Amino acid sequence: MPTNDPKFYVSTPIYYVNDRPHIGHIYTTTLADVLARYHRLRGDRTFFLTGTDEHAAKVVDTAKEKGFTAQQWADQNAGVFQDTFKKLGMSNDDFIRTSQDRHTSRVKQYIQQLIESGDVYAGEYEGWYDAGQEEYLPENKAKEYDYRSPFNNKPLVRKVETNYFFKLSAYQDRLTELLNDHPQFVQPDARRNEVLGRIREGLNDVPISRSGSGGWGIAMPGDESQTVYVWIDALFNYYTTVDTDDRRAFWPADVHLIAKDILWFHAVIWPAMLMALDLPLPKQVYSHSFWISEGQKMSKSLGNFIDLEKIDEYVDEFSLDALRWYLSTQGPLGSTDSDFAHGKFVDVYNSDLANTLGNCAARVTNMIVRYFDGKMPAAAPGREDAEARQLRSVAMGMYEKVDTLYEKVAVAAANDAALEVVRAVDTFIEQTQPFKLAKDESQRERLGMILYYCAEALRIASLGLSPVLPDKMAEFWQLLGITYDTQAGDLADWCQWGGLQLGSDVQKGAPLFPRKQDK
Ligand code: ME8
Repeated sequence: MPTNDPKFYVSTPIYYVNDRPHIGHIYTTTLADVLARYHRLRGDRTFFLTGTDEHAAKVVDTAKEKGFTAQQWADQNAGVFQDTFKKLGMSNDDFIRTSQDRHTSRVKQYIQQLIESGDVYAGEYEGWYDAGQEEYLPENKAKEYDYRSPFNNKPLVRKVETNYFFKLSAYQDRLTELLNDHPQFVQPDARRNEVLGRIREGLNDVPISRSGSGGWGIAMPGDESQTVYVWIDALFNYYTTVDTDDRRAFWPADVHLIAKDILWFHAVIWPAMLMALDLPLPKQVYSHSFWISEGQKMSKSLGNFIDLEKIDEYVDEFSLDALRWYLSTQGPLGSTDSDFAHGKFVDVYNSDLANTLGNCAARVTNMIVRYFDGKMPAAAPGREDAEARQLRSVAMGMYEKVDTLYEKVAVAAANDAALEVVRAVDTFIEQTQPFKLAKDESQRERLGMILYYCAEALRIASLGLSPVLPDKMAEFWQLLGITYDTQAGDLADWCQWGGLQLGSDVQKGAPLFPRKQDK
């Protein structure tokens, strides 16, 4: 993700329509949303894509059980994902569904091109198939898992098919080179090493079509008896959506956000297909780890599954921004899993949001209302003492830190860099004791300077926090009497010291994050 490129394209996986959205889907989509909001705030032309993966065989089966056609069932469930993301304030610029013509027609075109270039050929395939995951496992993996699915423990099925194959084996050297020479291509590093290790074991050609799908899926060009394998169909979504005159400039994608479960497809098969099509490669595949819940793998039978209903409860009680904060500061960004635990949620909420950010914002606006009748006091230039200079320097250093961290998808660390400015305001208040100075008329100018410095530092912090806390920071800006067009921002400029105007109206509002008890 180069900072000098004024465009930014981020994607999430496209989710299987058979499932209902849960914390995992919401996590990856929230992360993508945070990155997209950051880049819009920075002034980058931004494209944020999410969507649904609809051509899985299980869609046909479930639809039949429920008395629908596959398309009806897919429409209904894609609608649930769309409504959920809307309700959760996701700012995606598009929502791709793989059953849409704009996707299917282009996939046919790319596959035709791969047939013509010799990268796709007809052959016979026999292997261990994991029906739940819709994927074949290599012999060594199948054995390692005792011929059972590592995902749902159901027995793997021995399958023989006549299929079309993609010549993945031809790309082993280029893929190795890609991962070695561009460590950023797969992140975090632990995941990149995993992929490199598996590539080193050797690459086999992969089947990219199957038969007997009951007409659900994209027909193989030139062979109506076969449909394009759902994974190949799905990966193309990242390109079909932007393969139009007005969007082509977004390609290559800057970050494909995914979790570790689908790393191989994104880090190996996808770039190899793009190489075969002579298309530029995405700049990064960022593969986070998993949420577990209350210390254990999420499962419906254990009753610790964080489903939509649970998520709604958190939003109702703590606010949407509070959920976004927990997900993005405590989530599994690195190579270890994270725990979604109620007690931890309450602790993080109280400590970061209620006691630090909310409390500091209330203290500062309240003092300006109380001591200066709600008019922003003057900064008193030339009167800056060592403590004030220290605060200004922390605030002015924030942008660069946050920007470098966002470039690395280090969202939790970026949030902390912004919160550090809030903590510096607290320290400054402790050092200067404005509530005491307020009692002494001769200290009025100094009091004004102190409160201006607090408000100005908080304004800068709020900009750094706004990708994660968009609603609450907009509320805070209202109290300070300012607005920002976060859709087309100029963050570097906005983070310069001196944005608040003398005499502007400041209000005392309701607490941004009321303190909560752990029930
Ligand atoms: O795999 N913790 O779709 P999917 C964190 N259609 N993230 C999680 C998670 C968890 N416990 N569980 C799921 C598919 N996710 C394919 C993708 S892309 C071309 C095709 C998130 O519905 C995470 O992003 O099973 C993971 O990669 C994705 O959901 C899998 O979603």
